Amino acid sequence: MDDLIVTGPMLLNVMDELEQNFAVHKYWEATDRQKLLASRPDTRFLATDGHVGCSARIMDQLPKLEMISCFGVGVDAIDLPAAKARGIRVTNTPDVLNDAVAELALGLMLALSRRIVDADTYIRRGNWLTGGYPLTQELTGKTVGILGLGRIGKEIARRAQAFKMQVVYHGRNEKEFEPYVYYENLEEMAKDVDWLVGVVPGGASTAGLVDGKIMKALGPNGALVNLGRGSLIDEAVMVEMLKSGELGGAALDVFEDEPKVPEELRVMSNVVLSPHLGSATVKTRWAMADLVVRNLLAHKNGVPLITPVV
Ligand code: NAP
Ligand code: 8YV
Repeated sequence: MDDLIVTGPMLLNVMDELEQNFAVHKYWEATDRQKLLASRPDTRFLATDGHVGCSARIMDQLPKLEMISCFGVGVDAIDLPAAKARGIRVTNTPDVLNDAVAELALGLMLALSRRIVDADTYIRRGNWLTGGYPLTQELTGKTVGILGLGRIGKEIARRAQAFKMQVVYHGRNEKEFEPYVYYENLEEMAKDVDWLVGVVPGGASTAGLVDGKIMKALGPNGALVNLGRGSLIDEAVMVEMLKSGELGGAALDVFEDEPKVPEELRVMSNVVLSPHLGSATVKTRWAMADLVVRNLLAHKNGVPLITPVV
C-alpha cells in the first residue's frame, strides 16, 4: 500500500477510510517526527490542515512527495512556491464550508451588536435582579464592508442583505457581476462603513492589511470582524485601539498566534471571540474530510484532482 503521512487527527471514520486505502503514518503522534520522515523517503501522499500546512523543509525530506491534500480552503501554511517548484500537487476544500463560515460571521456580528455573550453572563451572574441590561445596537440599516468578496465573502454579503444591511466591498479587483458598491481603496471603504469583515486568505499579500490607519478610519462606532487569518490585522494595534475606544469593537474567529489570544482581548466586553470555528460544524467538517480523501484517491487512481490549488 502507498504510504500516507497525516499531520493531525481527522474524524474517526475518515481515518478508517484512509487506512483502508493507504499505509497511514500519524505524524502528530510520532515522538521523533524527523525520524518518521526519514524512515519514509518514498512517501508520495501527505494530508495536512490549514494550521500545520507543509513547509519546504518537510518537502525536502520527502523527495518522492507528489501530493498534499489540505483539510481547509486556506493554504497559506503550505509553501506553494516550493510545492510548485517540486511538481507537488496541492488540493484544498473550497465551497463546502462557505455556508458554515458565513453563518458564523453573522452570528459574531449579532453577538457583538446585541452584546449577546455579555448579556448571557449578566443573567448568569444574577445582575438582572438589580437592573436591566444597557441598550445595544442593531444590524438593520448599517453598512458592512467586506474585505474579500470571494466564495465565503459573497455568502456573508447575501446574509447581511437579509439583515437589511447595505453591502460594499474591497478586493484587488472589482467583480463584474456583483451588485455591491466596490471600493478600490480599503481606507476609503473603512471610513464609510459600520462593520468591516475580513475574509481574505492569509499570506504575504494580506499580512497587516488592516493596520492602525484602517482601524482609525473605521473609528469608535465601527466594528472589525475577522474570519480570514489572524495575520490580516495588526493585533497589537487593534488591542490598543479597542482599549482606548478609537475602535468600537471586534468579533474575531482567527488570531495572530492561535491558540494564544492576548489576555487583554479576553477581558474586553466590546469584543466577541471564537476559537477558529468558522467551518466547525459536523456537516461541513464531514464534507471537507470527504474532499480530502477523494482528492487523495483521485491522484492515487490517476484521475483529475477534484479541487486543485496547484
Ligand atoms: P476566495 O474565494 O479565494 O476569496 C478570497 C477573496 O480575497 C477574493 O475575493 C480575493 O479577491 C480577496 N483577496 C485575496 N488577496 C487579496 C488582497 N491581497 N487584497 C485584497 N483582497 C484580496 O477564498 P474563500 O474560499 O472565500 O476563503 C477565504 C479565506 O477565508 C481562506 O483563505 C481562509 O484564510 C479563510 N477561512 C477561514 C475559515 C475559518 O474557520 N475562520 C474557514 C474557511 C476559510 P480578489 O481576487 O478580487 O482580490
Ligand atoms: C479550518 C480554515 O478550521 O478552511 C480554512 O481555511 O481556516 C478552517 O476551515 C482549518 O483550515 C482546519 O485546519
